[in-house]
Amino acid sequence: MSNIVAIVGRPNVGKSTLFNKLIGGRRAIVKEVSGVTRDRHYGKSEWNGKQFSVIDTGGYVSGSDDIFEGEIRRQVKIAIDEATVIIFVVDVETGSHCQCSAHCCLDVQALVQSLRTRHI
Ligand SMILES: Nc1nc2c(ncn2[C@@H]2O[C@H](COP(=O)(O)OP(=O)(O)OP(=O)(O)O)[C@@H](O)[C@H]2O)c(=O)[nH]1
Ligand SMILES: [Mg+2]
Repeated sequence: MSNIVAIVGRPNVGKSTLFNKLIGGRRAIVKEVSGVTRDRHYGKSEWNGKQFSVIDTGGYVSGSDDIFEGEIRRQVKIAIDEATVIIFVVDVETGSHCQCSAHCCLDVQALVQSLRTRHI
């Protein structure tokens, strides 16, 4: 099985920035607003002599009816299923739980549950 690293996390936490750093380019769009990445992006990287594929995903938002956010959730789950390693990116100031009141924040439990079902 090939080495695949999936980068997941809430919107706007720096996933695409990390992806670009790992692949050594600027393939993924980085912006200061949320919801920029909507599908999965694949790239190749090498770290300490090991080659691997890396997947950038859209920001995971749980429980919303928004059609785009629903599709992003689907894409994130596909990436998690494909991955051998998952990097869960958080904003150092916000931590794993968003402070906003609406459902626009990540339900960490839902994502962690996805990871647990993969015995990660
Ligand atoms: N201060 C700081 N800002 C960062 C860091 N990494 C990324 N950013 C900024 O955070 C913003 C969002 O970065 P992205 O890489 O687009 O975030 P993302 O998680 O891919 O966002 P979505 O695709 O919308 O979910 C951009 O303005 C980046 O320049 C970091 O380590 N520190
Ligand atoms: Mg992004």
